[in-house]
Amino acid sequence: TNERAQWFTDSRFGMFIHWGIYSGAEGFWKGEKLRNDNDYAEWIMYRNRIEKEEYLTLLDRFDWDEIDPEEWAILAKKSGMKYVTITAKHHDGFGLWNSQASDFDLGNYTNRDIIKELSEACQKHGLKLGLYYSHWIDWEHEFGWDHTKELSGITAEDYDQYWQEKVIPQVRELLTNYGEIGMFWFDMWINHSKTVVTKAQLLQLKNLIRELQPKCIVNSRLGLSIEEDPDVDFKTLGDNQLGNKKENFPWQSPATVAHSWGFHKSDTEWKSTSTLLKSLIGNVSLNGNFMLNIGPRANGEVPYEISQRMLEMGKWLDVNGES
Ligand code: JFZ
Repeated sequence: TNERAQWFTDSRFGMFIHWGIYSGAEGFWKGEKLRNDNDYAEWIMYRNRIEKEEYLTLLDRFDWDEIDPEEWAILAKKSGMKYVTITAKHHDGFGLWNSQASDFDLGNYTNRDIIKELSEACQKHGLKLGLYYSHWIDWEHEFGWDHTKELSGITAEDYDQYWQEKVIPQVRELLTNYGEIGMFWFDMWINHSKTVVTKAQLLQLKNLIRELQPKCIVNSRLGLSIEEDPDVDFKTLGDNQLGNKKENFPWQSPATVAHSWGFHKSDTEWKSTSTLLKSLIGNVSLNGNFMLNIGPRANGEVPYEISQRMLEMGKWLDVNGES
């Protein structure tokens, strides 16, 4: 058994938060719907070919007086969740804190640091904090990965420049300035041997975490499976994919209440509370974990359809759960 991940297996239920500049677009750009093959609102910058400067104008739609990450933590707590994982940096490359390694971050445009605010809220409410960090894909950095580079190509040297000047320093900041980080949640779904990322780079990243916060756990979407590297702490299944057997390692399903992860105003096929509860219970019966997503709006508000279902799950857990 993996002792580092024991708290995670015991936690059973956590919250995922997809929130960033894309939340201001709500799945539309200049009246045009998200051009997509998967309808994920957080992909709009890439799908609709939005320039960086234009993309940043979406920040005008954010209502900073309304935004309060503690409300997300309180919702997690009331819903019976034990940890919260937020998109510190999604594929657009925009950091939700004040990074010294990049200007493409919240600290450069506002006086807010959402990672700090959420970490304090998690401490206050007894929740573990997880950070989603898109290491492989970065649409903002000239040498970050985006899927057009499958055709245009990118040299190993250029990609390593992105890695050494953005990924490594940013992950170092996140592990240094925000107290205890329960987990790093990376996101890559192609075997590293088929991409520009090297195993050495992935190990550099994992070693940095081990060095700075030995108790922090790391998921398999780092790009190293548990089979390839048993030191990886838990396996993340495919999006909305539920478990179907017991495993001899910790695992988790990330799931959405409708379809998109980031807020999307026409994404309205909501799963029912009982469907979501069955997913949670099914995973837990196989010793797995369930991480359910909220995509707050640009004003920080959690869509009612999501918060209502989560609170109903919390009520069920109050009566039927273990702790
Ligand atoms: C990724 C992201 O592209 C997406 O925006 C969101 O953050 C989600 C949680 O993760 O999308 C994926 C990643 C992996 C799989 C599917 C979608 N997968 O392994 O099936």
